[in-house]
Amino acid sequence: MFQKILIANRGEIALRIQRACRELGIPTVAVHSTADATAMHVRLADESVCIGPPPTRDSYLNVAAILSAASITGADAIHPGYGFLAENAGFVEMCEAHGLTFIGPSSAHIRMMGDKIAAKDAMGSLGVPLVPGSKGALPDLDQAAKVAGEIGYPVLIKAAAGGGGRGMKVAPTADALEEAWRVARTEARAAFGDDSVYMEKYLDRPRHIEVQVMADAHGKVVHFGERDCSLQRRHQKLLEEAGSPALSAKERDALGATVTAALAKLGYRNAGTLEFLYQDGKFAFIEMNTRLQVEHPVTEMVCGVDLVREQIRIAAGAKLGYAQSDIAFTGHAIECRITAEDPDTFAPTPGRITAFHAPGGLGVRVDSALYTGYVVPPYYDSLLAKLIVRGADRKEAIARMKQALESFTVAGIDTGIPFLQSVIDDPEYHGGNVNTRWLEKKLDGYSSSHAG
Ligand code: MV4
Repeated sequence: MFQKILIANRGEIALRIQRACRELGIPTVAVHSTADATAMHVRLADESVCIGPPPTRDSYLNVAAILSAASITGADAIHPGYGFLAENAGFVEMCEAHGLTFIGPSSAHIRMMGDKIAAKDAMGSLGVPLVPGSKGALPDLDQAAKVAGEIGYPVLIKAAAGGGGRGMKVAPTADALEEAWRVARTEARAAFGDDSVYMEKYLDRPRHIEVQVMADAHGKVVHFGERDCSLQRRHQKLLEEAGSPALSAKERDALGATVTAALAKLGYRNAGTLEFLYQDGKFAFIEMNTRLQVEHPVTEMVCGVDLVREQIRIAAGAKLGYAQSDIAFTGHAIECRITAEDPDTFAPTPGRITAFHAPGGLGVRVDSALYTGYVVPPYYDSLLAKLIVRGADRKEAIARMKQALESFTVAGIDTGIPFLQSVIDDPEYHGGNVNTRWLEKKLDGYSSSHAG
């Protein structure tokens, strides 16, 4: 097992990883920017190292400073959390060159999944269902028109280096193709320095369903079921559930079996998430995330596993301690992301927290680095807390989330809680029949009702 783990992150996820380390008896090193000197992840770590000024490129993305911090503290492994360096294949190689274990997949798998075309190609050839579309990158507009003619409009042009919704353009009809092609390529080049694009049939009302997997270094792969992340605004998730209200146990088992077989053949290692679009009873793989995700707690709540503990054990060479048949799904879990954002405009609201009280009780979990007197800095993402609840079924989980949101107290700054409450109270949400376009539609109504 590791002697000491450096956690290359901040906020709630740094605390989450510290807890798992502590339970395993492993000391932790926190790294922080000057803006985070009094942050909770620094206060609770066994040791801490300041790695630079507030801008992320000078601190949390500063590879030389992070590797130096590991070296001077004697850490032998690095957990990247999510965001920052979590999916940076070059960083993984630098860790290995310095004798440090990166707690995550191999650099080769991170690089493969970072190229969305390579990811689809690999998964498609391993029997995972895909959205109809181009085979590989599109060389020119003529080829784009040919593929669009075959699969039928509307089509979507996506950047190979994109993901998470960046660099996508819809062409509803053939007339719009040339414009979409040009804009997508220009945006992809500007954003990623790579103008390779591919095409998919555009699905107009998909659900976003993702499958959590874990693979050890001995060829064993298990899945922990799915999360439904259909409620997003501008590609930011607001609320996630496990399991999906749209899926039967039979569909879950079948999808899980397909996915784990594919990853075993690929030789994948550590945690991963496969993203699918689900429409008209069919799944289509779109992307794979090679990291622990923000919303991993809903999976932990229904499976009763500690995913971070498993990541650490596997990175140290341990075998998965159970078979697929040992993993049971019990009850239903929901996560709300509580952000330092105006509930109407979603503008960031950094500032001093004058009072903080987290809800508690049976089936309630709060992952947060907040404390009374904490000043939310303006430099980083706006996530203040994740409120996660579990109930015997979805109805009970919704009732529990409703009361937990009511008693969640954050004073001094505005938060997104009022908007989350309006979602939890929405009869359409209760029905569970929502898709990735539902939230933005609701938001139009919500903002205008407040504008009077
Ligand atoms: C799509 C799609 C419709 N058809 N692909 C957006 C994020 C990226 N991971 C993939 N995305 C989409 N890909 C096809 N062929 C619609 C989206 C999409 C979306 C997907 C998941 C969750 C929210 C979304 C919001 C808008 C668009």
